[in-house]
Amino acid sequence: MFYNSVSTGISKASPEYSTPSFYASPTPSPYFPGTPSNLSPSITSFSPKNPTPNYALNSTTPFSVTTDQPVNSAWYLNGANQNNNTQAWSHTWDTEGQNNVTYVGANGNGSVSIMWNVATCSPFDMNCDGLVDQTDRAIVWNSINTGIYCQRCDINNNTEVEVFDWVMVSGNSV
Ligand SMILES: [Ca+2]
Ligand SMILES: [Ca+2]
Repeated sequence: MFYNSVSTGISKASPEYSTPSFYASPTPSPYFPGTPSNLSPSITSFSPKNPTPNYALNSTTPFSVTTDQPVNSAWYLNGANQNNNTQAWSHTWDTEGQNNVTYVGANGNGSVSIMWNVATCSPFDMNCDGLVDQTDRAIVWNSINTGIYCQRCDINNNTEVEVFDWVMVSGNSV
């Protein structure tokens, strides 16, 4: 059996000549296989780099985080929301001890977080062990000798570790 418009006499006008229903304008599927789902945001950089830094009492530390997607931000200091919806926050350490700083970024795709455990202590206690002693003097002396800058060692905050800084630590050590 041959379906041929000439031999069968079917013309466009006839009811038999119609676009097959499966060719009729397709309804887009809500589902597009192959389209990647929305990925959660990621942290692309952060500062400070050290997750467990030591800072001198009364010093100020800037924190920052960048992400690969716009996010709503929140900063927590020891669990308390700092009400700062930006990706930068800074804090002046006014009490000695251990502190937890947490950043949380979130959007409709998910959330990211990062945490620092910060020790704060006397500006002369380089290793925050509660004592200003030979160990702290040695840390400052090592920075002077090697020329490797140590922010904690820079007591007078002049971007250089020098004998003056060592003298300040020595004068406050046991
Ligand atoms: Ca110490
Ligand atoms: Ca200095």
